[in-house]
Amino acid sequence: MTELEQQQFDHKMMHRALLLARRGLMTTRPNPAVGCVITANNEVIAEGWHHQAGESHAEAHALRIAGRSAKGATAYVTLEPCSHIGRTPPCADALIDAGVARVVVAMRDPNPRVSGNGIRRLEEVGIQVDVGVLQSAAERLNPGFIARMTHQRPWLTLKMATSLDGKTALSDGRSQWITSAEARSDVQFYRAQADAILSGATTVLADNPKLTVRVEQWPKSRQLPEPLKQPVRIIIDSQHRVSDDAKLFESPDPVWLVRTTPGKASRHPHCHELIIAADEKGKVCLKTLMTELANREINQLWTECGANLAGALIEQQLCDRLMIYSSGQILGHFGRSVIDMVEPMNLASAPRFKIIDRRQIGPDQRLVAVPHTQ
Ligand code: AOF
Ligand code: ZN
Repeated sequence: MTELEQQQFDHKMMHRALLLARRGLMTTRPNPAVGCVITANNEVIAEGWHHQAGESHAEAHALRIAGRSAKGATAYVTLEPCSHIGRTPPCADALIDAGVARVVVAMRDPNPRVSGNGIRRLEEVGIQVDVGVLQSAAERLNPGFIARMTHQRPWLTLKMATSLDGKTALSDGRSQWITSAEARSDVQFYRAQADAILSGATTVLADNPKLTVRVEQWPKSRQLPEPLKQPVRIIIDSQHRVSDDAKLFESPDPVWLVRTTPGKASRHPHCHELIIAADEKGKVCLKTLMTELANREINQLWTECGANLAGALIEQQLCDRLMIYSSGQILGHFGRSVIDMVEPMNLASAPRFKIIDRRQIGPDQRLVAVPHTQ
């Protein structure tokens, strides 16, 4: 192979490993989704991906299939092979023991327990290691894991449903349902990718939502994850307004009520209180909450909330992605705005996002936007 052919082959194999990794996107948390392809004489001899935390890593799956043919082979891995003894033994050692000659890595592991150590370990025994093949695609696969490991906070998406003129409800608060069944079904797919769903007591009192991933609403075009893991429901409830009768508690999955002071114990065993320090306004300090959620291994946080919490998240620059489902309705001047925040001093100082995707979902439009960085 010429150098160019080798490069193209490496890209193709890493692309394949990334597709394998995607299979674990909704099931590996709090671990990252990782894929691995093993080739010998430029042919694929084995592949694997990480299914669930606590179970084998991607490399272990692939090495088991490759068996003795792994000797002298090349392994393509979407994340640096681990070097620590965690829930499973180190993958770097497994690759060394199998006699692999070359390891191609898409990105370093941001986990400080590993970062660079896995690569060093392989290089120390003379294995050729090439890092950075399809790196940005690999990074896009696990934004939550990367945010938690490097910034000690989850990767937060703020989801909003609005009318065509950016309103979320009539002046009396009536809002169900602005967007279509197709849009609500699309939301299920994103809820399932999140470790947790964040909302506020105002929303719980107004809409009495369950905030679960619902199989009956799962989009027909998407494969249902196996197993389907329900995200933790996290409700900011500083004033102790969420009652034990809320529909949230109908499903047996955990609910965390975030408060600044302890309240009376819930009768639901799956309801837990999270006490977070108050900010200068006496409200739950959102930055402290994010650190605490990272400590509790929350990678991706999906937020469906009212205008106040949405405004606070925007003002405090805690949104990594906005997903806006917009319907064709017009609610007019008296309708409630989807984001409640202090008016910017001028247009130049208004929070700014960059729209990176726009598509039709049934009769609605879905916009995806990320913080605008100069
Ligand atoms: C790999 N291959 O497929 C994955 C890796 O608790 P453990 O033993 O499952 O280790 C989890 C850590 O291992 C996780 O935080 C991340 O650093 C790495 N994930 N590494 O070599 C894999 N999923
Ligand atoms: Zn590993």
